[in-house]
Amino acid sequence: MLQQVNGQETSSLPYGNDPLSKDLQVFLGSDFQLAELDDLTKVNPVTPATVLKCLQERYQVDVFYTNAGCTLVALNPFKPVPYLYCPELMRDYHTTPQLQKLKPHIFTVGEQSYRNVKSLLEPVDQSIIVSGESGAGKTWTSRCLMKFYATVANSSASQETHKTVERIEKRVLDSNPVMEAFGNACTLRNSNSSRFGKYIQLQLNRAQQMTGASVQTYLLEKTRVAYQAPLERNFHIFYQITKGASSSERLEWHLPEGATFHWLPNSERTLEEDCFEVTKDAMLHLGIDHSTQNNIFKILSGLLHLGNIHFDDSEDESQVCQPQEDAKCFVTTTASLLRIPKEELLETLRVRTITAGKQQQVFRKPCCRADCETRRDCLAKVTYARLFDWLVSVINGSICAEPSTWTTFIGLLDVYGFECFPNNNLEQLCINYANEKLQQHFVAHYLRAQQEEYAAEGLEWSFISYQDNQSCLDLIEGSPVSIFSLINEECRLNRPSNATQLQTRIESTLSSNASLSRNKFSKDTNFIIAHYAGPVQYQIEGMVEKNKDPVPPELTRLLQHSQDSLLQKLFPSQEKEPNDLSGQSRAPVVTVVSKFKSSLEQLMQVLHSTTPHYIRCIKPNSHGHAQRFQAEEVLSQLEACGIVETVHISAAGFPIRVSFQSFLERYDLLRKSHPPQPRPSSRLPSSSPTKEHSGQQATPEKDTVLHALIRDILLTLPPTAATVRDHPEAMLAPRPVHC
Ligand code: AOV
Ligand code: MG
Repeated sequence: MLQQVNGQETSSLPYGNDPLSKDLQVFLGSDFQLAELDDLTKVNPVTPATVLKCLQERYQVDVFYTNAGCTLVALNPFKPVPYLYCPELMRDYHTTPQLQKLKPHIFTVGEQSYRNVKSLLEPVDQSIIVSGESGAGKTWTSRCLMKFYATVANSSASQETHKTVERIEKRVLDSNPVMEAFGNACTLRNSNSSRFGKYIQLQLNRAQQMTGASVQTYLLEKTRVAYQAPLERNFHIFYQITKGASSSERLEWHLPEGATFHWLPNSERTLEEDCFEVTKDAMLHLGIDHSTQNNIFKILSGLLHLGNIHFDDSEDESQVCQPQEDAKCFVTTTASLLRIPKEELLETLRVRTITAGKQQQVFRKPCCRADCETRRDCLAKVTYARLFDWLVSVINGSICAEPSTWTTFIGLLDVYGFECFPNNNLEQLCINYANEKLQQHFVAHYLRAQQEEYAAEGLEWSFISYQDNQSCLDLIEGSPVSIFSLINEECRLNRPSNATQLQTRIESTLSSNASLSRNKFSKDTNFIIAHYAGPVQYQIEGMVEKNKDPVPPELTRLLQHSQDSLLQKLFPSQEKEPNDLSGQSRAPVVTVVSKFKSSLEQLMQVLHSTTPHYIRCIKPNSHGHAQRFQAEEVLSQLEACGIVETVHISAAGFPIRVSFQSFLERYDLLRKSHPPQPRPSSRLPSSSPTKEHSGQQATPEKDTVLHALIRDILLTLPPTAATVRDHPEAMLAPRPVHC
């Protein structure tokens, strides 16, 4: 469907002559600029083609944000647009009384959440859920929103508190470059792809100043430390240290100019190297002093050297493998950088110890070459993952406010976007599962709940169907049997994993689920999941092992013997042994997917307890080029997240929902024909559905009185409130204020 016009790739979707386009022109009039429609609910008729056309016209004139009812659609400009994110504009959005009069922007969403905290009778925590596929602009958006809050939340600070608030905000903002340096990497989809999920809560006091923040992270893709897919890169920080170190640091960290490292592919591309100074400064502001930084970078360099250790095959099973001739020096430098005994390092990589029998006898079994290299990779992954977790805890220690100093929070959710690579394994399954959960939150909270509420309230409403992703989630995580449960079972059985057997198990037990299929023409064992954002083929080979994530106890012991003060913190000597699947530990195995599932469930609970706001980031093209709008690419993203259904429901639905109590308190003064009412003694339905709901139902008599009262008040309102005036019953919905 794509064709070349004047050398430019354009969509061949037939806008010019198709009937939809004619409808649109008739409706809009020939002079009407589609690009001026700032809310997709105003497009008529609402169809995928008209919605797409509207977004395309706006994109062509550099308008990147468009409302879609309750959500904001954010098209990635793929070029710098500094005027869109300047402090002056932030202040405009913060100070303009009627936000609706301003152009759609992420700052409208930011400011609305900020005002909601203040305007409700009881403060309700807010969440901004930023979603979209990889490279669509989620991290960029959440970074801009953090800057927005840092700017506006300080404007209300008094002279005395100004300095303190400013210091906290600086630290909160400084957490971004640090976390991105250690947790982001260049992938095929995005040169700054987040390889972990992040939920940051900005903590506000009663005066709405930011008193602190806390960060919760989700499943870092640690396999990247030791394996990078073709054309992809390791975490940014490794390139930063190798490119940005000073000559004395190079000497100390054993990083001579031009050194090559196996785990540092594509280092000729310059992407993030200049950022080393920024990362170091930010770490300093967060309380990580020069000496600790030095420790961190030495450990990272140690991991790079570790990656250059390769082994030769041993002569027979009773012999240990020898490091390859040119790798011997890397054993020495790794041991010296990690401050561990060289012989112990070699022994740990090459020999498995097995404790068996009543006497707890210890046996030594030399590993084959592949096992030595698996142990080497495991050593790197466990060290990096612990370092990342430690950094997050230091960041939290530095930015988190005392619970007594804040009353509400605004949460920003930025997780890794939906991914579909040539090869997809457990990492992609977890990432795409997280995206399914967020989509489910949206479906449940908006597409379903909204319509069910209208039905419950007896309002006239014709049901709008939408794509529910429940069956896909059942397939992945459901009970009693799902892909997760089958992979977990394989781990528990503790037998050599057999991908073909697992494939057969998945097919035979889950075949009734329509979201499951298999590529019968692939030579790899696989399954395909029809995700809401498109089908993804997953490789089964290696999945069970990744799910076990075994850490041989000898590796932890080795790191516990390090003389390095930071490694001693990361691997405390009194610690219990982690997932040991060699049969030596009695502790139940906690698999990667079980941990991830429960951390996402906790996240969902937090999200459900907040008022959500949705930003849908859309990638206009897959190449990251400015000014290129690939219609099919955009259309599939719009369809995947149910934008058209959202627009339908928002356009036909009731735009304003106010609880009885807030409405009466706000508008009672306008009432002329009734004497002033005493304040209701019993609580009317709570202003928040999530915090203590009174459960009180409106009785028919009370309804009648309230109808009369509300109609009375509404008659005094300007004509723009017509929808509400025509449907006063909509006011009876026990929901929080969203207007
Ligand atoms: P993501 O977070 O959604 O992908 P990013 O936020 O990293 O995507 O955005 C990808 C790239 O798009 C950025 O590095 C910028 O170059 C560009 N970009 C995004 N938004 C803007 C904007 N508003 N203005 C200018 N450039 C922008 V992932 O983390 O891979 O799911 O996992
Ligand atoms: Mg990101």
